[in-house]
Amino acid sequence: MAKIIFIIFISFFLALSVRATLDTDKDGLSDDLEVKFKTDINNPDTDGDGYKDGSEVDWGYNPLAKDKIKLPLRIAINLKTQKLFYLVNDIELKQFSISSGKPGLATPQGNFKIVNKATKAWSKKYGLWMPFWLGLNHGEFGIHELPIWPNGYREGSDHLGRPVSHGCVRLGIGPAEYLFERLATGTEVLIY
Ligand SMILES: [Ca+2]
Ligand SMILES: [Ca+2]
Ligand SMILES: [Ca+2]
Repeated sequence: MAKIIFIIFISFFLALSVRATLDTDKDGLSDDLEVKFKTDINNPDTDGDGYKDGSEVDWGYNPLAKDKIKLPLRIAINLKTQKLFYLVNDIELKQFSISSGKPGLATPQGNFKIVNKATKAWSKKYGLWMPFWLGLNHGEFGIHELPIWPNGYREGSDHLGRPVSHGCVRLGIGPAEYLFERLATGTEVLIY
């Protein structure tokens, strides 16, 4: 009996996880997310504007409007779990592993805005390059890709998931560029 209950239990969770990754119309947006964005799970281009639902949402455009209407984009960063969330219309679209400030140099918590951007910023204080820089709080700290020292040494991605930075929020190779391309100055960033 216990075994049967266990199997039912496991099947239930498997069904849930399959649904989360299932993309019936193959438009790059999972069925689960289509329900949240109110798009059609059987139509790859719900508003018929030539752009797939998945691509519109990914770039922050309203998939239900033919006009190029932007949806609100926000970033939330959980220091405890070392995760960054990319929110489109307050729906979690992506999450990435980060490395925030180490004890003594902890990343500040609160509501911030992206105040400046640079494809490659130089930290005078620490003598390192910070690719895909998104400056917060007057540019005093920011979000950026794993830093590179002048001799070419790159911080290891094994540090992601652990707070080892000087106060910035470090992202892996890929996620930093992904966010840099999508987020404009003025974007809200909540750190908690
Ligand atoms: Ca889909
Ligand atoms: Ca669709
Ligand atoms: Ca569309």
